[in-house]
Amino acid sequence: MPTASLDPFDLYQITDELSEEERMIKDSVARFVDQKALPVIAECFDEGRFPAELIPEIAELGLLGSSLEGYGCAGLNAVSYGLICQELERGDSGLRSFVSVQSSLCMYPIHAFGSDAQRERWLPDMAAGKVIGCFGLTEPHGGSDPANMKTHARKDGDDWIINGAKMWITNGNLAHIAIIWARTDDGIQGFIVETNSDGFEAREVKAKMSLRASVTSELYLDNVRVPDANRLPGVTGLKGPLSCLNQARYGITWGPIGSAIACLSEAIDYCADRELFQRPLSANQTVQLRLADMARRITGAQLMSLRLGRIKDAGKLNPTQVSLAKWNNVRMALDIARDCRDLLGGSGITLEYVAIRHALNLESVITYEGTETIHQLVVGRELTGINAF
Ligand code: TGC
Ligand code: FAD
Repeated sequence: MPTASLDPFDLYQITDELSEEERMIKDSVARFVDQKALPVIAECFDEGRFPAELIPEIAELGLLGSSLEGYGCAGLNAVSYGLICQELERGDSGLRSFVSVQSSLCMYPIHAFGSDAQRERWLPDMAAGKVIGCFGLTEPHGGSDPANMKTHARKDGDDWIINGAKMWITNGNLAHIAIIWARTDDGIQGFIVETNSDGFEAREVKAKMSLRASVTSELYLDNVRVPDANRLPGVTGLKGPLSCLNQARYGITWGPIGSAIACLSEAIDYCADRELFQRPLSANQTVQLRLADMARRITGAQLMSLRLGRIKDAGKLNPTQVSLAKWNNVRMALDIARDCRDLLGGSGITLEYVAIRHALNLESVITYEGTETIHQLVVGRELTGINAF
């Protein structure tokens, strides 16, 4: 029987399942988060500011479009991308969001559905962090049902004229280009819209209580003229944006594991130091039970995401599998963050500790990229064969 103590955040030795390269990537992102992000992130959250000054180093580390081949991208496997998301979100969901949107929602569609000219034009600069993208799918009248899209594009000679509005768009006011999904006479199509085009306006959403260290915007398109050369030629229909969401949702299954680990780690330390009724808080059975339950749920989520990553790397990923893990892992992290907040008592409501920041961030994570209910209904449809949306 081995007697060496376990790593409380890796109870099933997931690290042993990682390749040398995967471990190195995880460690290098962890170092970046510890040294560069954590010292500034609570202040950024407080000020409602995305730490854009970190973009060059994020790019330098190869985290933008990391799983794409060519065009200055690192060509990493899916597990490595997941580990990147986990470590970034251990810092803050806003950091992971920035990388998810740039990589999975903007670079991926250009890589998968773009022309050679579009790939050459945009991907190297996006990998270098010189061009930032945003992804416009959700509209003000209801994001869960993107098939009911109102934004439309009308052909005008060699150009398209786009009209409509998009809501809750991450990176909107940072972006140089927006991937805009619009209805056309031939079905839904994607367009690369330069944000300095006449008629394009991004307005930042203020007074957010969640994802405060991230830019969220409304986009308005008023007769924006876009050349046909900026239309993504490789896809028509809702499967275009939904394929991008598969990539991003996969990363989101890993991210909240990082948030949960950050919260549990803090709670273990706090409960060890805090003395009440002449004993440390962690000497109470109910406190141990709560901490143990968090570790149980984190371990389950880790196994799920690792298995999902290996399935993805084998090219066998089914979107329902992603829905199951997005639902499970975000719920896991949100419950843990809220419970850790409570274990910290009054201290838990301040930004001096990480729990409230993660808990508030996860309120967005459980809503975006498909709400918890949407993912439950995807799994329900798989089990019953009945579409209940
Ligand atoms: P349905 O109308 O049946 O299907 C339409 C077409 O799409 C195909 N498809 C998929 N393709 C790839 N991946 C998937 N996951 C796909 N799901 C469906 C489908 O085969 C069909 O193709 P075709 O060729 O037959 O036309 O649509 P559905 O009933 O399957 O989907 C309904 C539902 C509710 C699941 C879907 O509309 C949905 O997922 N709604 C949620 C919308 C959502 O997640 N929006 C996210 C916006 S982006 C965002 O939140 C970014 S936050 C990023 C950050 O800051 O980190
Ligand atoms: P709704 O679709 O109106 O849903 C409201 C409620 O109804 C939810 O609880 C939902 O689960 C429930 N519901 C919906 N349909 C059903 C049903 N059939 N049965 C039972 N319950 C149902 N979008 C982008 O396109 N790009 C981005 O970059 C982006 N970034 C975001 C960043 C943040 C911080 C946030 C909060 C959102 C972002 N979104 C983005 C939008 C996000 O994807 C949507 O908020 C999400 O898809 C839900 O849409 P909605 O907000 O319109 O809610």
